[in-house]
Amino acid sequence: MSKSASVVRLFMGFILIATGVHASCPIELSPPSVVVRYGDPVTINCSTSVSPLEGLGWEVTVNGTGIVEVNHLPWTVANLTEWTISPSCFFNPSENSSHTQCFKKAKVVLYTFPETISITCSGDSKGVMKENKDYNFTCDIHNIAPVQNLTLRWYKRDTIIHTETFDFSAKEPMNLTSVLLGFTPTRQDNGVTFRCEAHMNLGSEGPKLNLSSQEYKVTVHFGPELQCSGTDLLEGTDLLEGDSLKNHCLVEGNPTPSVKWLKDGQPIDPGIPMSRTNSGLYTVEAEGSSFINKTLRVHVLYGPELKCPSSYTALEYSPHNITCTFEGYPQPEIMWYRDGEEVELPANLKRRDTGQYLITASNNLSSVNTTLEINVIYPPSEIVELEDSEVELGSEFWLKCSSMGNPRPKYFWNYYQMSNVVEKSEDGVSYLLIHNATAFNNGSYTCHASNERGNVSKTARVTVKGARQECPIQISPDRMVIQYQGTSQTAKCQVTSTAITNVKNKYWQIRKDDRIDNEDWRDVDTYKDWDLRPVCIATFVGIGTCQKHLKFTLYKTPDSVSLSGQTGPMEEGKQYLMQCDVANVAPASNLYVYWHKGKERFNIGTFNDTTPTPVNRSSTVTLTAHRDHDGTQIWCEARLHFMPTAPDTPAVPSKSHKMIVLYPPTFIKPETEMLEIKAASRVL
Ligand SMILES: *[C@@H]1O[C@H](CO)[C@@H](O)[C@H](O)[C@H]1NC(C)=O
Ligand SMILES: *[C@@H]1O[C@H](CO)[C@@H](O)[C@H](O)[C@H]1NC(C)=O
Ligand SMILES: *[C@@H]1O[C@H](CO)[C@@H](O)[C@H](O)[C@H]1NC(C)=O
Ligand SMILES: *[C@@H]1O[C@H](CO)[C@@H](O)[C@H](O)[C@H]1NC(C)=O
Ligand SMILES: *[C@@H]1O[C@H](CO)[C@@H](O)[C@H](O)[C@H]1NC(C)=O
Ligand SMILES: *[C@@H]1O[C@H](CO)[C@@H](O)[C@H](O)[C@H]1NC(C)=O
Ligand SMILES: *[C@@H]1O[C@H](CO)[C@@H](O)[C@H](O)[C@H]1NC(C)=O
Ligand SMILES: *[C@@H]1O[C@H](CO)[C@@H](O)[C@H](O)[C@H]1NC(C)=O
Ligand SMILES: *[C@@H]1O[C@H](CO)[C@@H](O)[C@H](O)[C@H]1NC(C)=O
Ligand SMILES: *[C@H]1O[C@@H](CO)[C@H](O)[C@@H](O)[C@@H]1NC(C)=O
Ligand SMILES: *[C@H]1O[C@H](CO)[C@@H](O)[C@H](O)[C@H]1NC(C)=O
Ligand SMILES: CC(=O)N[C@H]1CO[C@H](CO)[C@@H](O)[C@@H]1O
Repeated sequence: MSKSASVVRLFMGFILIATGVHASCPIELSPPSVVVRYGDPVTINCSTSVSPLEGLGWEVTVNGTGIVEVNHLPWTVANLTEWTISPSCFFNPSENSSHTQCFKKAKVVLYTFPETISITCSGDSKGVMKENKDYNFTCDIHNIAPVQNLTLRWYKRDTIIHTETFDFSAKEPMNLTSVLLGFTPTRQDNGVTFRCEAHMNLGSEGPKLNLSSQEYKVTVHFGPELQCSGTDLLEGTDLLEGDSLKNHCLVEGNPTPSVKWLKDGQPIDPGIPMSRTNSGLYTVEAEGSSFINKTLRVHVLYGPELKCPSSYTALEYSPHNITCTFEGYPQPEIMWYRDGEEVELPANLKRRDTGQYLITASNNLSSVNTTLEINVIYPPSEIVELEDSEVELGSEFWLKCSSMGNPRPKYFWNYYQMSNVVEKSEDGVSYLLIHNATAFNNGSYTCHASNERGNVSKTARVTVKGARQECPIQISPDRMVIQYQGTSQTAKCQVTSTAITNVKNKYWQIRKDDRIDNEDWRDVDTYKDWDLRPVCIATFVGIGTCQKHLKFTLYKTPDSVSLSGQTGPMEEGKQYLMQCDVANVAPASNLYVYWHKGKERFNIGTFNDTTPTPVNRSSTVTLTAHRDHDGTQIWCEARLHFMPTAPDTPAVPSKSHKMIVLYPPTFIKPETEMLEIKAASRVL
């Protein structure tokens, strides 16, 4: 109750009778003052001890007396109803008395007290009030007197909350109204009682009169009111998962409201525990002392959940696609840690980002974490530590190939494989160990490092000092000599046994643009292929391409061999030119012209001539005629020599000519031997 005031209304005027009182008047009033209920009888005895006297008398508006010669005189009213009555007893002394006329006034208090007093309230509807509205209580007391002896008390429950007195001097009864102003009820005031009490205190001579109004019981109506814990209803309300709307949001009111919860227009049971999927707009309709219809955004709070892959393989420098999904309300904060340090994952990962990460998701409810293993893969780096080298024949050496990559690169070597070369891998590095270096270890060594991201290679050249490697192919036969119009032969081209694993390809190159990918070659046109230079070409790992020639000859024996020149008669001592013509022979370089005279082969003609096709060639000799030649046969023969690889062809001889040499006769003086005289048999 905030404030109170009271107003007393005066409905009746009053009359004041002013009287004087003589102090030494020799009479006695018994009783001297009297409290009388309205309508009750009253008697006051007036007496005196003075005598003689003329008499006593009552001057009063009701039942007064004249002077009566008595020493005591009662005044009696059977039914006192005169509010302003003021009886005085007069004393009249005898003539020679020392007393003078005097009087005494009796004090008469006439009172009336109601049987009921009533309490009422503004806007009254049987004690029902609305919370926080202002109410005035009124206490009505009718017909009470004397009001100056009245005390009015206001009670709330049994506590005096206000006391009121009335300082009117009127003696007549009045109608009094006391108003208790501005009572503002709260819900806590529900059920309290108010009353007013009238207390009439009429002093020691009179009764004590108390009267209470009926009790006024207050019923405070309020609500319905929606109250959700810890929230601003404008924003909505947050409740923990598992909590129910009924528990979280109270709908209060007097009378107790009937409450209906709706979601999307459908009634729901507010007692069911809420789950994270139940966030949304809810409507609560409550019917109590009034109707409310409130829409409320409800957020269901729950701790974070985090889902990340446990491992991820990323390509270096390309955008990664690591997706961690998380939920929770309030929205959790996501943090990444690596080795205890907070990190931010770059969009493009580099190799140094490989490692284990801790990811945490936290909101104000809880925190979860998970680990993620990131593997950044990248292609092998440029090969280092593989260098050109020069080693001694028979020595031991190694080649090293090393490259960085993720996944760790696999190594592959390209080189001319030999049994003395061993491959070995250790700690991501590959080695080639070579014992007892030979000419076959000459060549290039290519190391390839590869992983799923790419590959690199590097080549080093190994030179074994003082060792020259021959092309490891073998042609058999290594020489082919074929006769014109004869039959063709077969030449084989094979790689040597140690080279078999290293050969990449092998073919016969017969002519320009005539390549035969066969080991065997045989198709010779024995009419035409004068200038064939068949070569077998092979490519090997480590040493590259090399070749060997097949020494090929298509030969033709001469069609004819004829000797010309002067054969006779010749003059001794003179020189004669002889010519041997060889017709249509090939190749000239293999042609040998043998000159014969008698049993003696006296000259050989050869030809510094690379012409492969059949040619005519002549061999000439200058012969100085001598008598010894006379009669001797002279001829020439042509022959093709292929030794030692092929048998020689049979000799083709010319016709033989008999030489006739003329010479003068001579005399020879014999000494110890028999003298012989020769004479020319013929004379020119
Ligand atoms: C007091 O009220 C009553 C009715 O309640 C009325 O009859 C009476 O005349 C009133 N007295 C005065 C002095 O106004
Ligand atoms: C006046 O007094 C006499 C006796 O003293 C009594 O009988 C009578 O009733 C009184 N009258 C009134 C109006 O009281
Ligand atoms: C007293 O007087 C009043 C009015 O004068 C009257 O109404 C009442 O009945 C009387 N009472 C008695 C006891 O005589
Ligand atoms: C209570 O009394 C005051 C003063 O007379 C008045 O202004 C106010 O309107 C009253 N209140 C009610 C609810 O009657
Ligand atoms: C409550 O309010 C909503 C929207 O404000 C309205 O659609 C619905 O009809 C109301 N319900 C009642 C029972 O008044
Ligand atoms: C990201 O990852 C998901 C699932 O692993 C896959 O479906 C999607 O294609 C990837 N996106 C890209 C851009 O790599
Ligand atoms: C990760 O979660 C576990 C429980 O799941 C907890 O014991 C640990 O302390 C957390 N670590 C960090 C760094 O938050
Ligand atoms: C080295 O190689 C040569 C030729 O191949 C061989 O004769 C010699 O025995 C080898 N030495 C060793 C130690 O293997
Ligand atoms: C063969 O001829 C060439 C040039 O045609 C010449 O250089 C060479 O010396 C000659 N050889 C002989 C043995 O005559
Ligand atoms: C007054 O006085 C007394 C004595 O002093 C008398 O006795 C009375 O008779 C007298 N009274 C009158 C009337 O005189
Ligand atoms: C009430 O009445 C008594 C005698 O009857 C008197 O003495 C007293 O002064 C009066 N007034 C109050 C305020 O008590
Ligand atoms: C009625 C009454 O009480 N009368 C008395 C008044 O006083 C005288 C003297 O004291 C008495 O004698 C009366 O009896």
